[in-house]
Amino acid sequence: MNPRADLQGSRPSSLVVLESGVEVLLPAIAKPVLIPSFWLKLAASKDSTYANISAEWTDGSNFQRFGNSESDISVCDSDMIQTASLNELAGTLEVVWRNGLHHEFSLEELHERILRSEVALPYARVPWHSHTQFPEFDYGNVMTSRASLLELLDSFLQYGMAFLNGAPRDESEILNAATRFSAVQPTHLGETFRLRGTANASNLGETADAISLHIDLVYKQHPPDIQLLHVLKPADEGGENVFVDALQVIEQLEKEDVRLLRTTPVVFMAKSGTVDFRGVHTILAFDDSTRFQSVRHNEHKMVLPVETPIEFYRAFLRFRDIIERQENSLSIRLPADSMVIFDNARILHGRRSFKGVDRDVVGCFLSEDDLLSKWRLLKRAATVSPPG
Ligand SMILES: O=C(O)CCC(=O)C(=O)O
Repeated sequence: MNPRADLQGSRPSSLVVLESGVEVLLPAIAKPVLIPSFWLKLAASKDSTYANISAEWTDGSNFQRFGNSESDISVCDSDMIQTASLNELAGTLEVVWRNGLHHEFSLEELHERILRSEVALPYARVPWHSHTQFPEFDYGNVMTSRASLLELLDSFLQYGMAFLNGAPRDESEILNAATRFSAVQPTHLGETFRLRGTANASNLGETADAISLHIDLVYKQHPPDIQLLHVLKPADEGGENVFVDALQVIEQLEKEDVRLLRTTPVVFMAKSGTVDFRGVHTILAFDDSTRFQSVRHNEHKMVLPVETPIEFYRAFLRFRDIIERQENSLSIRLPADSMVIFDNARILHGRRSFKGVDRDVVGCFLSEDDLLSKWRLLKRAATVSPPG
């Protein structure tokens, strides 16, 4: 199948030339889009130096300098279009600027540039609660089939979490999984870390105690993106993992509490003989378009600045009540040879206490960028040759 076939029916069709650009009708989104003249100028200034070779480079190809001197195009917002026309037969948009410059644009490329840029999240996030049924994935399938891997990653991106069963019982297997899904993000704990009850515990994870809801390494300014846990041996009794979706929690918070939680800075600290980490975060973070970005929380590591307003304490206590509501939490006793992957910026996690010292879990952190890159590659391949 022609990889571009899906674009053919949705090329820009009608065209209106305006002072500041051209207005085209994009059937794919069924509404006119104004393409500013400076945007078109930029699109025309693609650097050809590495054309045809860089597409296979490890950092890919998207060479487009702002106002590329090689093609002698100055880009400024006062650029005006003299005439523009669609050449349906050649599949081009032809533009003549007032200074006499002339450019031809491939409609397919224009279409791709307009529709395929990812300012919006390229996937939908689905808030979940205690009754949500999560699909479970077979480890062997995910490690060998690209379609299964894509399904796993789709599910992870939707829910911020995904479960796998049947992983080989080997402490280093987690690294194979990590490189299949993404890339390892090493930390001061190393490439992997071990959660095993020991008499000489050096952190809470190594005790048999309950651990309240938190995100990992919140005391860093850049906490790790994604966490992967592999259960080598579950506890004989207890030791359930607990998960809560911040997206669900936000829906239950009063607007004013969200405002306080997203605007009041909190210091998170990890100070010992061997480390001295600080992370300053708001409990909730959103981008300018009010899209949720992260939850940052760990009561054990939290230090409130003295100037923190009293209203924040109240909002924080209500936040804590909501994250602990049973209806919001999934408590699960992960069996031996299972793995769970979860978004450390969205999913709060904790653990119930357990008996005995045999529980053995190995963990590592993964990069979100690398996971998304793998996901996009898989999506692209699935569009070119959909699974039969
Ligand atoms: O023991 C577990 O499964 C999770 C432990 C944990 O949440 C942690 O160490 O941060």
